[in-house]
Amino acid sequence: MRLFVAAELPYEMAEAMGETIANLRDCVRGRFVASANLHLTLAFLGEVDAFRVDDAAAAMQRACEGRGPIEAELGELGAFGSGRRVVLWQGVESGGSLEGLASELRDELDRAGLSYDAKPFLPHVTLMRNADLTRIVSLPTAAVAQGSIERITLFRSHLAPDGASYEPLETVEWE
Ligand code: 2AM
Repeated sequence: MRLFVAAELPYEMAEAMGETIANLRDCVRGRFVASANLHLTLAFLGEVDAFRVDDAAAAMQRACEGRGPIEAELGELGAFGSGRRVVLWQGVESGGSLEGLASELRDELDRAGLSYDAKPFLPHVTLMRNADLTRIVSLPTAAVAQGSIERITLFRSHLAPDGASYEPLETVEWE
């Protein structure tokens, strides 16, 4: 099964992102992420045998032990790629706490012998894919908001032609 670990967004942040998505709809063509699917990926594991789900959950648990709430704030819009197939995202700032969590989680996954995409962690939430930026002069200003992140979830991703859907398998909460 295709797995990843992510933080879901606190309500205030999800709401602000919904506003930004509504503004983007007026000016950019592409595939928007449904509001229920907005998330911040900490580690993308990819294909994993079902019997290893418990090991992934235990690694998440260890990475979250003794952690306090992560105070986070939405940052600027950013883009991966260019032309008509841009991934448009909003950055999330936390004074390094999300980076610390992602790094501990990845260390625990290493210890459990679970592999993941080792691209450097850049805290962001994808808002749209296949964005056509070829004729866009400027993007709308992104709405900002603050919130407290206190849980992470192991998701199973189901790929489908009309977009992926994400099934929560295990959640670790620390507050
Ligand atoms: P993205 O939104 O920036 O593309 C589920 O696919 C989640 O895992 C997405 O948030 C995606 O990030 C992230 N992810 C990280 N590495 C990935 C990879 N190699 N393939 C697919 N998704 C990846």
